[in-house]
Amino acid sequence: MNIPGKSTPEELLKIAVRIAREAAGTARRMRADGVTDVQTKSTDTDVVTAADRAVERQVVAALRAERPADGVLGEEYGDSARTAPGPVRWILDPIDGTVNYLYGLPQYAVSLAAEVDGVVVAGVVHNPATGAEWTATLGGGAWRGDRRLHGSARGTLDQALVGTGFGYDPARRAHQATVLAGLITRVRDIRRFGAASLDLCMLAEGQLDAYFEKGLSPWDHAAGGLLVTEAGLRVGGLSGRPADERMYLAAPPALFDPLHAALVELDADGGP
Ligand code: LIP
Repeated sequence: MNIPGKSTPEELLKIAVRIAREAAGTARRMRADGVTDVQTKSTDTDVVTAADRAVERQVVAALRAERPADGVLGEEYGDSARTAPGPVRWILDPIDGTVNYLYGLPQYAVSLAAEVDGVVVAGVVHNPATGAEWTATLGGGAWRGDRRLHGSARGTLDQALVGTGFGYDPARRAHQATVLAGLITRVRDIRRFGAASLDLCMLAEGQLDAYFEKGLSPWDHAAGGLLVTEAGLRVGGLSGRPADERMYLAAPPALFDPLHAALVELDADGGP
């Protein structure tokens, strides 16, 4: 058993990778058996499946067994209660890209990050459908397997391939569509894959030049955000605000300001 607060980012990453791989196996098996017990949350299109809940229960149980003093914040069951809180909290999206999972599209992920005293120090994003896996530790770089990731060096907006996503609320989607209409003529193109954690992995790998989205939760970006910063990219909100639910913007340093200016002009962090 680990002593809380004495674990290095590398030790926490090792635990995260092992547990995420086990959880990915569950997600894959339940997908193969057919998605069941589909319910909705904030709107009729914001779905949660039996697999989301089963995977989160599995990860929480595994972490409890190994590190009982740690906290866990999960998308489906929230902040787990703990008696003597230590400095470590795990942040989990059991299946990021749930709509893709529901439709059998191979673009969903188990995303697990460890924060110590509020700072994310280790993270893993694992795609159960493809086996692709990305990892990062604070100061240790971003990796896909043994390949270190450095993101895109793109510096001009008109050549940038930009990833984004949309909320579930129709009023928010209408505003996001307006922002998109104003941006699409200024960039190379737009991509919407449906899982923020994997969008951020693609950004760290240079398969996207930039990414922005309004409405992300901590579990959507905790692990992917560390990958992106460790790949040398810049992360923030608009007009000096931190990257949070209001706006999550990530881009190479040379591209961040021009994309930021366009998003401010388009009121991308405004609206419902
Ligand atoms: C998804 C995000 C994605 C967003 C989707 C959805 P979920 O998370 O990862 O970026 O555009 O609307 O919120 O709901 O699949 O865990």
